[in-house]
Amino acid sequence: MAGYTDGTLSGANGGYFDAFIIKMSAASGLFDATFGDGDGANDDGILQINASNVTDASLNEWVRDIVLDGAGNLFIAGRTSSSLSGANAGDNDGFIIKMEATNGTFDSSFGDGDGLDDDGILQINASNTLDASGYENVTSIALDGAGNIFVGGHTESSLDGNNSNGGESDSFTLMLDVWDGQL
Ligand SMILES: [Ca+2]
Ligand SMILES: [Ca+2]
Ligand SMILES: [Ca+2]
Ligand SMILES: [Ca+2]
Repeated sequence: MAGYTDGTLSGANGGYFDAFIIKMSAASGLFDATFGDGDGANDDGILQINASNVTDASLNEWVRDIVLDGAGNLFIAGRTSSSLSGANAGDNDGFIIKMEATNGTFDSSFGDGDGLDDDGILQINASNTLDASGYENVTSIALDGAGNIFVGGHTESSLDGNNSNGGESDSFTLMLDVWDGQL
């Protein structure tokens, strides 16, 4: 399960809201102590996105959707006003993180193309879109089983150079490579 907290579920709070993921036994509801390392409090079943695992979590991170690929990987997607990876392009940016479902370790082969490579995180910013200066929110993520990730959400920017609403929020869909996260 996933959500966001302004508390300190595991490790130190990075500032304002942090995203978190908890892994538990479906049979018992007990937290899986093999999951959740890398946030400053290990072996507790909880992974909090904080200063231990991203460049900057000092502002808000909201996770909105998660998906498993059946091959041991967990993808989480949402929006952030911080610079999780590469520079924040302005307001909120969408993000996708790929991690091992067993322990929550970020997949360092994923997340290139946002100005900070090999970190497991893809932030939607000026490095990979024409304009992400406004608000982007990734609200859903899906896999096609053929190596592609589809993320959907809404934006006030002109990601593809064309905001037909003239500044109001538009819907968008992006396709990424499941291996490296390149658009
Ligand atoms: Ca935060
Ligand atoms: Ca932890
Ligand atoms: Ca933005
Ligand atoms: Ca990155």
